[in-house]
Amino acid sequence: MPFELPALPYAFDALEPHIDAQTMQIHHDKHHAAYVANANAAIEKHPELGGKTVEDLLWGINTVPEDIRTAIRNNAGGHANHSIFWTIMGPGGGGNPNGRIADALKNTFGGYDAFKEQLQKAAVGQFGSGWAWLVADRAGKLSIKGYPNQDSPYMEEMTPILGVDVWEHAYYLKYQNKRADYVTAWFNTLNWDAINSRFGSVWA
Ligand code: MN3
Repeated sequence: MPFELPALPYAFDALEPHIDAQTMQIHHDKHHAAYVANANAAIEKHPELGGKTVEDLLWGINTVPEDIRTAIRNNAGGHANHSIFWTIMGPGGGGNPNGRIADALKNTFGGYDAFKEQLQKAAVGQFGSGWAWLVADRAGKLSIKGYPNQDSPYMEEMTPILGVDVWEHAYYLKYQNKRADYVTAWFNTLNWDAINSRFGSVWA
């Protein structure tokens, strides 16, 4: 199997009270697991793609055979998005950013508060299911973008740095229809050390 569900790097209840344990368990063990299983089922039809990474597949989505292109877009996309999502959160997270990402957010958006406001707006304004991401283009320029469904920033040659899942499965048990409250709370889970590592690797 080319793709594997990564272990959650902390306990299901580690992000309480911001994200509840039951949501984390279902989200990781059922939703993310399903994206992995469906991506593997699609790749089985084209074994020649078995050696490709999820980033390669999404980066070259237009060259993926047509009969599995939608399945890869949705499920390899979902696998890529969630794999990043788990790592940019952590227990004892939140607060102000540090290191290179703090400087970059200041230079690009004018400061962390302005960045938060724009990401929150993209997340709350995303119609239906999707994500809001901080992305870097090939020149390293940062921007905030909303994506529908499991569309990945990799599909447009953007590197996702940090993002928030605004599918209802990410918040409905605890927050019901109050997506804005969930996004506000989600900022309290951000693991800035992990985000700095991701951010540094863009130019490694
Ligand atoms: Mn999700």
